[in-house]
Amino acid sequence: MVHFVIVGLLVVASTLGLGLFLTNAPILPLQASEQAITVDWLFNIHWWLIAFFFSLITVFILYSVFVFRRKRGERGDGKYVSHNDRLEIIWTAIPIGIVLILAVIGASTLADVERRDANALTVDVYASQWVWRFEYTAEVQTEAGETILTAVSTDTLVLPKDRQVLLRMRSADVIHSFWVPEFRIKQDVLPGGDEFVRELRITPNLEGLYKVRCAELCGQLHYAMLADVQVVTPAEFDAWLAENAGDCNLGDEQCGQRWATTYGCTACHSLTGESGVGPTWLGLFGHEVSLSDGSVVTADLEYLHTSIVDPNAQVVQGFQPGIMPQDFAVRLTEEQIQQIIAFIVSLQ
Ligand code: HEC
Ligand SMILES: [Cu+2]
Repeated sequence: MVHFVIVGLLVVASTLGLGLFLTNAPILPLQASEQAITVDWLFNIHWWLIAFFFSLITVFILYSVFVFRRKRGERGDGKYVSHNDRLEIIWTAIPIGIVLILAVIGASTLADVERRDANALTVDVYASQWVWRFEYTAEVQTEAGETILTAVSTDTLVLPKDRQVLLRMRSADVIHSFWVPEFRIKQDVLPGGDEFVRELRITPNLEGLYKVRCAELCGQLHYAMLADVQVVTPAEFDAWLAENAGDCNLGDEQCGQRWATTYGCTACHSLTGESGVGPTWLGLFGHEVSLSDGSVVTADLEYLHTSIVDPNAQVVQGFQPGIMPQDFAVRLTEEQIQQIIAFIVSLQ
């Protein structure tokens, strides 16, 4: 009996020492998101279980080895025990119980990590060999005081503190994986288009600079597939968004396509040949256009430019003047207009 008390005390002491050491050792990186708190909590439960079972087994073995060793003058053969049903049932039932409890805890932790916040900020993430690109669509105030919808494209992921961000991720080539160790959670990014968009929700709760690391071996420069992550205050985030709205570095055609979507052009102009509220853009450039005053002009670069900044100057036959917004000359920069034109030119 006294042996059990001693072993019990040793196991408790060892569990406490080991558990406190493991859960406090600086093993994990900084904890910078709400999901990280949840994940680390689960991690610590496992550390404690590991500490307990490690202690239980090693204390039993070491105690037996030292205390029950063959002493000088003793005979070498002990009592033969073939098996013990009760013990076997106990050491089967207890681990089953533990595994079931862990499954429940794990499922509820996963639900917690994936919890949706209706107010989440959406960021589109584009991965390709070997760069990350982040796109925000946001409402910003112009100098004129009106609110416009605009897009920001950047290679730095800027996030407001304490607000959930929904990352909608896609890959242009092979499988990549979005991972910021300080946020703990990780998600593979798949090629294959809209069907394969993968989502990840993160609520950063600590301002600072972190790095996205690709966590899927994706080719020669996989190791260099990094991007900066900057967690800032909500006010700083709004200022950053307003400052960068209108920036695009994807090449003229692609930027033009983006402006055509974010400024609503494609709501009236189809890219596929059918007329909508306005004429289609497919095959427009370089072809002849009949105007409502009976004249025929060739849709060259100058014509496209005039059509955007002063739509009523030359109205296309079969369409009404005044339907197309008249204020693109002030809402768009000259660079954006040129990019949209480049996009229209590409639609042949
Ligand atoms: C509310 C609908 C509407 C929106 C939004 C709109 N347009 Fe138009 N657009 C028209 C209509 C209607 C016409 C034909 C009448 C005219 O020429 O003014 C037209 C004509 C044009 C033409 C000449 C087309 C041709 O076949 O000769 C161009 C180029 C054009 N729009 C570009 C744009 C761009 C660029 C944007 C976005 C920045 C835009 N439009 C947004 C309705 C729209
Ligand atoms: Cu990668």
